Amino acid sequence: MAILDILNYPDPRLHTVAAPVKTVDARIRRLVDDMAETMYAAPGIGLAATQVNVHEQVIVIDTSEDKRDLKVFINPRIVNACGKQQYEEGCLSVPGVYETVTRAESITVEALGHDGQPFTLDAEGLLAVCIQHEMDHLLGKVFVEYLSPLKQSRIKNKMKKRQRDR
Ligand code: QAP
Ligand code: CO
Repeated sequence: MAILDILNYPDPRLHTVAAPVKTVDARIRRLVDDMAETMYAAPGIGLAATQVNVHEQVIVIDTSEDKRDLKVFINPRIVNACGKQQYEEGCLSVPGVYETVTRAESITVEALGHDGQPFTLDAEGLLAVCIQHEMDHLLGKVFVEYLSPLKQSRIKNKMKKRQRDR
């Protein structure tokens, strides 16, 4: 297992659209393991392959209290969404920035698991927010893009300044 480097906003590679995984083979299983290790080390509750500069549709999420409930989504699709909720989101690619975003309250998602087997999951609350946030990454979208242009440019400047100062 390995801890992978996470791209930092506003890195243009974060806007790459991820391709579907063709077969869940040893390479994808290693990617999943490395992404999980990277997410737990951060620590974070979700990570998309886009954030580690791999442009394939792979997501890992663990919103549990005891961090022993890893969820893997390969080629995820939202097949139903309803309601609205607001949640203060963060992102491992935008460290130190937390902003409120409105998303669906409950969703049904279809995906392949780490073993390549299809499954369907109903999610609500934080898990539903996290799935939608990570699926946006696979489309090349970062949560700050839901904010006003003024907030976006402030966040961009903050991130660029921080990278200069490192
Ligand atoms: C996405 O984000 C998410 O700024 C996952 O300094 C977050 O794991 C979905 C993190 C909230 C829904 C609600 C962020 C760690 C982790 C930071 C994360 C930071 C250190 C973010
Ligand atoms: Co994120």
